[in-house]
Amino acid sequence: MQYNPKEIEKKWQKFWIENRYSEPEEDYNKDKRYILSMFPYPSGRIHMGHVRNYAIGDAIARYYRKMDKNVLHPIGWDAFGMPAENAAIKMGVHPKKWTYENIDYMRGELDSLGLSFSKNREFATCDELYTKWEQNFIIDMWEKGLLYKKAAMVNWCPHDKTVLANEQVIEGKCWRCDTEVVQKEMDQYFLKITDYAGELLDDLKKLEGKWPSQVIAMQRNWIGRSEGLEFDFYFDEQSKNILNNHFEKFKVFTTRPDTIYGVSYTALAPEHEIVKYLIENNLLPKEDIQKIKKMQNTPPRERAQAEKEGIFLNLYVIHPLTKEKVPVWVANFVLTEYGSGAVMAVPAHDERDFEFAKKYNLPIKYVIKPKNGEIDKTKAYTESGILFDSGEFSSLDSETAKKKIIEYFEKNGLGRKTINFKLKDWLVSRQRYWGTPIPLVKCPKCGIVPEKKENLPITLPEDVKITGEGNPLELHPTWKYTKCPKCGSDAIRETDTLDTFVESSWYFLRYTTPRKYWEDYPFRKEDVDYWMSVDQYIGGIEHAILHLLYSRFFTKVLRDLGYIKIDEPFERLLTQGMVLKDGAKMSKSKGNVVDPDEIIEKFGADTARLFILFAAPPSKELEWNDSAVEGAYRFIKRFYDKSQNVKKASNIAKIDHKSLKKEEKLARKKVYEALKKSYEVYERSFSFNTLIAASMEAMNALNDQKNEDVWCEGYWILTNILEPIIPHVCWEIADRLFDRKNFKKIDILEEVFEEESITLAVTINGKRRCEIEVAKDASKEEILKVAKEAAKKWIENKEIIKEIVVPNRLVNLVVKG
Ligand code: ANZ
Ligand code: ZN
Repeated sequence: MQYNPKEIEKKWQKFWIENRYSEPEEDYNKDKRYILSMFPYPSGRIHMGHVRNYAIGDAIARYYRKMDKNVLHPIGWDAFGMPAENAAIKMGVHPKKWTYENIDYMRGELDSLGLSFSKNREFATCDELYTKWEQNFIIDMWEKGLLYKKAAMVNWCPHDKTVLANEQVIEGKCWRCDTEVVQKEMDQYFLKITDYAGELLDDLKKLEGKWPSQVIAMQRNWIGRSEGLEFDFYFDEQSKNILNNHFEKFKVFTTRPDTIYGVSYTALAPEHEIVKYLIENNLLPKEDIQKIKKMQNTPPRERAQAEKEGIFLNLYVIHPLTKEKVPVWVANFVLTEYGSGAVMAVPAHDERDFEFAKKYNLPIKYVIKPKNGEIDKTKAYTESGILFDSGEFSSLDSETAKKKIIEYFEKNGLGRKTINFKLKDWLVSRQRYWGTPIPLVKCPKCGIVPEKKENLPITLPEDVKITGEGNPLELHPTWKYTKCPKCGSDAIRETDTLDTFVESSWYFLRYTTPRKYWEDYPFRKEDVDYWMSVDQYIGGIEHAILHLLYSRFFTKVLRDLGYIKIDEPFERLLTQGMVLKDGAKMSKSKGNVVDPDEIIEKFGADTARLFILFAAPPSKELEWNDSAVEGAYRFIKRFYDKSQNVKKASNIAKIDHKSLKKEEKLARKKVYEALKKSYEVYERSFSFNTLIAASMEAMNALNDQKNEDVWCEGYWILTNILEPIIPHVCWEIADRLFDRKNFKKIDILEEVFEEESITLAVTINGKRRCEIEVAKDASKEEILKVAKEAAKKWIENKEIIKEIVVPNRLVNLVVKG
């Protein structure tokens, strides 16, 4: 029989579907494993990154099925988003048609890889039944105040005519089309993720050791907790007059209260209300207003990196401790959305403040010095140290001083200890067509009113013109006109749709419930309670921050809304590395893309899977290598060919290990080593590459001996070990030579690892002379007898005056004469 992957693979793929191999059982008494690879965006075709992601997940899922767990291993489609709309703009195809056609094509590609996904739980996030429940949650969140509307400066992409989330602005440009982003004030919807900032941060502790530490660190930075002091600066009388007594103070936030005696100026964000007031009332020279407007138009992130710019506002405040007059500036590096949008500046101890002070010739006053050594006055000293020139706090160390100064402020009613987070609320509204409509109605009498839940889903109109300009829902002739769900007046539907990250924040919950309930439930309690959390989540590092953070947030919100009980959605996380070719990420523009379909066509799915799991550990980058693909094919072929020599043996013979020849024992040992490794690899380390290497070694050792029982046992175990990686060929071998239903846990036989003899060095007067082999349980007398015999020529005619046996290591004989 020739190895014919095409034939074998079709046959088993059909078998798996017909026998519901990949479907989870509804028996909730069974131990479960929920294995999830991040669902794909239906862009048109699968790429090698998908192959890697799904080959890893599939191997883990198949392994646990073999271990007799109830396995949920689903797939779906992250199907809303801009590319579908862009395709509509470019080629005139409807986003819905484009999306579902892509899904059909890509489903076929995934099928051809033999991935054991549950067919019965597949869905696309643009399915109306999914929209129905997402809108249900959005209404819950609106009613709880977790979704709210506010006017906000937003990132506006003039090309896509849409608002972008901060994360979608890369170096001041649109993440999709690279157009320069501008700032614009608009009404937007936000989800109050900041309400959960503390819990999102604290719960990272629960994930330690189970998520990559790098991902945990990235989440921690993104949430960005800072502890410090918040206090007010009061204007002096003259400044109050200039401000027409409209303001008497402003608030600042500092993480370094210990540096407060070094304050030499204060700075406001360009969007600060005091700055706005000065501009609106023409209290600043024209050129200054121009400069400030320019600052406002630069996106916050870019501003933080740009050269420091500022303008003196001709105002002064009083230092709360020294009572000195301190000038007030507006500065581009002060962000409006962080803290209070104003800072106390300490150029001596902060780099940004230092740079700014140098540029504008502002005083630099050092108040902290290192414990040992001198201050270098050519730069800011940003470390902690000992205070000086700081009134009653002088000579305290920074940590103590921080505490004492905060205490002083609190006692005197001047300020308070505060915790600030970098994390901002999640802007979820998009002025786009291909997304989930926000289920709210704008009524002239009642304001914003949620749609009645029984009217959900609010679906998209299909007859739309998508030109790339404006929001097609807004421009549709009839869609937005409705009645107020509360008072029945003529009202207007919200025409914004949701950020697609909302769909991917709860899709893993939807899979837990069988399709027959999807109409009536987003997911059922008993299903989520049994299946959640996801035991192993697998996906790209590019999702380290947003998708994972939003999913964690949604999980906590749905818990608080009473839908689920868990706190964290993903128990363990594996972030897979990128697939490269010629050292670069595969991309159309570089022309270095390898199409998975071609590899499958030429070598079969098993080869593609084996190569991708063998070429590198999953979390590392993987370099494409044509000859290694051929190597993978040759290994499978050889495995298949050699296995044909196994005599039909549904019952593996009992082997008397002790009676075996040396090479037979070695072959068994290699096989069981691979088996032992497989448990560790599939359950913990996921270093499939080392498991495959161990299996190859075992196969070679098997082929180097002739005992049929050993051969048979060895091939059976290897077939079992490799099934999660190269399933088609393994099922074929198992079906032909063994009893297929026997894919199951195989116990490790410890006896094959037992060394029966040990090797000891023999030294004479401390000098190493030879080695002996003795039985493992040999007595001291026996060992000495063998040693003296072996060392005969060095001890002949000499008197032995001392005999030392160091167990498991050596025999030393001391002789005289
Ligand atoms: C005075 C000071 C002295 C500061 C010093 C630092 C060092 P993190 O740690 O990231 O929370 N800050 C506060 N609000 C700001 C805003 N809206 N835009 C820009 N900067 C702002 O940063 C907290 C520090 O960042 C605060 O502590 C403040 O500067 C600045 F030697 O106050 B600091
Ligand atoms: Zn109304």
